[in-house]
Amino acid sequence: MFALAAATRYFGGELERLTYRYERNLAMRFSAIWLFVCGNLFLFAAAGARADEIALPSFKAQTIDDNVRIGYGTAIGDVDGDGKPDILLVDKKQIVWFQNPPQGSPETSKWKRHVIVENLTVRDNVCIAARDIDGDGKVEIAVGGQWNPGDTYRSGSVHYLVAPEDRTKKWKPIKLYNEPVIHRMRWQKVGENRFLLLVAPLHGKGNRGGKGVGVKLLAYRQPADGGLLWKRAIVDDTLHVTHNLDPVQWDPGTPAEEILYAGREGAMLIYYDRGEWIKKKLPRVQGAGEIRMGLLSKAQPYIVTIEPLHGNKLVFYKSGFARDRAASASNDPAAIESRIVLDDNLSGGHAIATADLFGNGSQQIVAGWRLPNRDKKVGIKLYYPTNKGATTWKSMVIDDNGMACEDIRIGDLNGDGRPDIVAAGRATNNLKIYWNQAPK
Ligand SMILES: [Ca+2]
Ligand SMILES: [Ca+2]
Ligand SMILES: [Ca+2]
Repeated sequence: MFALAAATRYFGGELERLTYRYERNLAMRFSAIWLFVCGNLFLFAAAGARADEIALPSFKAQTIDDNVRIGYGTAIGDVDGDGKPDILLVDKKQIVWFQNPPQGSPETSKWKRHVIVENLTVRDNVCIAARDIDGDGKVEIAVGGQWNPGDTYRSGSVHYLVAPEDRTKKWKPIKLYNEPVIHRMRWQKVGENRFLLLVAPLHGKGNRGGKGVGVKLLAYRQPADGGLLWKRAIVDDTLHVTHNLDPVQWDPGTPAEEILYAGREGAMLIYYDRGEWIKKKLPRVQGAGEIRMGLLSKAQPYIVTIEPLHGNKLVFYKSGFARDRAASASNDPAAIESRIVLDDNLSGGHAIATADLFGNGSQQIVAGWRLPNRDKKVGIKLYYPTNKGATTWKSMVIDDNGMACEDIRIGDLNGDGRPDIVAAGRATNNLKIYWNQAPK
């Protein structure tokens, strides 16, 4: 009744009179039916009001670098060990880090740019892994270069970077073995103080058009003496074009992180168990370029993808796995309960991150794309469920046509307890922080 009245006021006189007659006649002749309709309208209005009551935070953009050449990838981690997270960027010819300002507000002070390495290979750099793997509070860094997706024989490189005493100076690269077309890398925690470097090529060796041998996803283990002889293991070689992976604590019942791994042929969940890799195909997940884990609650995980590879769709998969119970035949970690397309108006969709940006105990989704969409815009949007079961969703714009997004990371960069968003743009040549202004 309230919703109807509000609508008639909005649309003006003629409709108002018609509605009045409709209301009076029906109310007199079919009072029982009318009461039923009113009840439903009331419920509808109440549900709508609840959804609208979600207090949306605003995000204040700060450009950290407006001279990025490609901005292939970014990472957040403490480089200098002062306790403040810094931003790392893999650009075309340089790998750099931006120092969280030692003094003053990080939202207004300059983030000083330091070159880690430059001209590492003849071709472009493409990926980075930065994480504190030895527990001293400072990140260890590996990078991939010699990027040439057209050469599936000789392209690609993998380097571990040795930190100088003064981490604002140049780092020393150590070249490790590589498969061709190295494309993504991340550190995976496999036990207490034990990490592996996961390295994923885009294509299998010598392949053309995605046909041929499988892509070798490798895990590298740094020798205990810090020497050059890194051992390697094949994690997977069954997919033929892969694009991203996410090492995550999918199953808290195991000390090691699991891996979400996506490619043109679908996606899988990979468990690590005492040097063995156990792979489970994720049913219903279609060919994807990006994949990330999120949490609706601590017990309820989800997966979010961009489909197809470099595609237009952001897709949410509600998991059927209960993280607060042990994995079993009836609590299958790879079970997918539902699939919802959250958006089909990305173009060149290339980045996803999840975090509790609202501070409501549930993780929302941030996604970015790098080519003009149907509205001729690039940008970043934030997606959030409007009900408890996450069956309905809404979105808000984070960056309206100012970020041709290659990569997104989320971390609390000013230590106020609210996660902030970092994005790197290719055609827009920029690196930005979006400061989370949610109420504390
Ligand atoms: Ca720092
Ligand atoms: Ca460290
Ligand atoms: Ca913050």
